[in-house]
Amino acid sequence: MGNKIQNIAQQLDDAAFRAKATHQIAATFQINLDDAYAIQKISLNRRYERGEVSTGYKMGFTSRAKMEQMGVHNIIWGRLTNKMEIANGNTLQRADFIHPRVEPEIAFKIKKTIDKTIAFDAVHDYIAAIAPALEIIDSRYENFKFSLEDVVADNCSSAAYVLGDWLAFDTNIQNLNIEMRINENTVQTGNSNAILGNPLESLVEASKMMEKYQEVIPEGAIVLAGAATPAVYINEGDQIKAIFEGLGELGFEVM
Ligand code: OOG
Ligand code: MG
Repeated sequence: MGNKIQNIAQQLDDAAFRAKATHQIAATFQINLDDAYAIQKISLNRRYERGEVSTGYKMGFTSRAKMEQMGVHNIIWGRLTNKMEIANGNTLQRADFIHPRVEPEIAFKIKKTIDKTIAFDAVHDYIAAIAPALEIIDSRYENFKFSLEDVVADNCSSAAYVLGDWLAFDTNIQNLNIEMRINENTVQTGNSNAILGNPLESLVEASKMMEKYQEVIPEGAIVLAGAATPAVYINEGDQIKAIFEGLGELGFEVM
């Protein structure tokens, strides 16, 4: 099993590095969720060996919209690195991705180490700042199709992210309208409460995951709460913009 896990981690990291789709794991080899998180960790170690630095975590399938779009109904978590960050207003290189999609999210900057479950009432003690965000996901699997174990092993499709301006830790993020535009056309609309009824709940879920998997979100790290709407494919030449009621706007272009 050990060897197999190493090989799958390499297969997925190579697919990401070369921007070339690979076949699903679960179709040919039985892995459980613990194996999938082990694969995720090993594949990220390969990125760290290439010089990438961890910047935080992302939560996935925290909204019904996303669960239904992808057919996976469990909350998942993945890892972010500095190489994935695209400055607001900058450019994403289409050639570095397989079949990228974009989705609107909310980001937390962490104020205090999270390594065990935090109570909802204490959540603000752990937040230094809040920002509107866009996540670019790019499944390494052919046709963007996967099982729960597949997507976790593939670092939950993490590929890139864009952050808007940071706002005060206590900025209201509940019940805010969100609109995503591509080339001035509205492609998705949603509400921040689509994320677990309140995006702050996503940080509580993240804390439970940290306790369960013995991981640590350090001070200064970023946590993405999960998308509020289904994701949309992006293409060369696209201008992507997201408008968050009360939080501001952000965007990027695809070249
Ligand atoms: C998996 C990642 C899910 C989210 O925000 O729900 C995710 C995928 O949809 O490919 O990032
Ligand atoms: Mg996401």
